[in-house]
Amino acid sequence: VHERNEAKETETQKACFKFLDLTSRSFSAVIKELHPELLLPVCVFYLTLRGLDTIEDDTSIPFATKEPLLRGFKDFLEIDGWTFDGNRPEEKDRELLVQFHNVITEFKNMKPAYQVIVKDITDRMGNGMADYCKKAELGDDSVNTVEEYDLYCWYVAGLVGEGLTRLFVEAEFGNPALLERPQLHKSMGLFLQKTNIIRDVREDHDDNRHFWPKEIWSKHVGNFEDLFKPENREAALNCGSEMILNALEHVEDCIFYLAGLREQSIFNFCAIPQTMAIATLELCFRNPDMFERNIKITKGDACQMMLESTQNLRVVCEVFRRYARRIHKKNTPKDPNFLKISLVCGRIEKFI
Ligand code: PS7
Ligand code: MN
Ligand code: MN
Ligand code: MN
Ligand code: MN
Ligand code: MN
Repeated sequence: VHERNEAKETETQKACFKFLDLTSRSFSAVIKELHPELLLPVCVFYLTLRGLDTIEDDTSIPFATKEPLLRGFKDFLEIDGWTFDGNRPEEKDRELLVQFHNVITEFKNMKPAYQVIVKDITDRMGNGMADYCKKAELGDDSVNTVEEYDLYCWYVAGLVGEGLTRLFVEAEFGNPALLERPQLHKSMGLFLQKTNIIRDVREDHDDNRHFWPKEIWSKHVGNFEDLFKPENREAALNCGSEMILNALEHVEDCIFYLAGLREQSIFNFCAIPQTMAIATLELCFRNPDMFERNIKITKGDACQMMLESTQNLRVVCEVFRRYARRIHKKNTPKDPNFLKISLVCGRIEKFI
């Protein structure tokens, strides 16, 4: 375990850690425990992408303003003192961008090799986000096929997996062979992002944003809104199951990825969000509440997961197996994907 030396922190470093706490519940704890070599780089990486996402998420910013902000965000990292106060007042992480100069200062203090990685991922993510905003702008459903769904998740999360892996390997905390198997870090990101999109379906819908691909929901309902009508509960649950089935396909890659990590704090940082994600999928699986309101795993379950995810790969596999078994038990022959769900759970249960 690594302790931060808060007495030695500069004002801009303190500000970055303050924004880390303000903008993230789940990531702030694990980032702050990272090995000192990667503590600030990962914190700056997180805050940079959080800033970018705060522009993407703000539906009050017109496309003509938003597009250049997203596409050019990587360049702001080089402009001393750059800040942005164009978010709507109720935007949750508005203040991070209002005081973004702190992130820029710490970005410039990083080793050049780390700067290159953060800047490259920010560039590609910002352009990917802008492409999807444009599709939505053109009136098109922005996510039609499963392929488009995977591509969106690649832009907003798979790329984070790539960037983190490059940082781990650069710092010699990860097996360089990880970089030769991009499928593995892609799955690490997509598993988290898909879980987030599944769980937040109600909140995102209330915000007029849809990420569930039409190719999946159209098998269950005629219009996306129908998922939220009480008379369609059974269809909505079957649709949710199919989305969860799609996410569970990434689990085996995630286990292989975790096996390539060589440093305990990096292992914890990567493993905790993954075990939280499978617990979240189990909570969502055939749970009608998901279409009514925001649901979250309990604090108790989250604490248990923290303990179990900070040991070793064996214990983490045990957690995955436990939740796969619970999903398996809730699976029902009424579900059109009964067999496929049974198969994917069985595979996870037998794994290791
Ligand atoms: C750089 C740690 C570990 C190899 C801000 C961590 C939003 C699911 O719906 O707030 O907005 O509320 O819950 C994180 C791979 C990305 C993917 C993505 C940067 C794992 C901007 C997390 C996180 C790769 C786009 C959750 C992707 O946010 O969502 C760092 C390895 C940010 C990871 C977004 C989502 C993260 C997310 P919402 P959340
Ligand atoms: Mn959020
Ligand atoms: Mn967001
Ligand atoms: Mn977003
Ligand atoms: Mn979300
Ligand atoms: Mn969230």
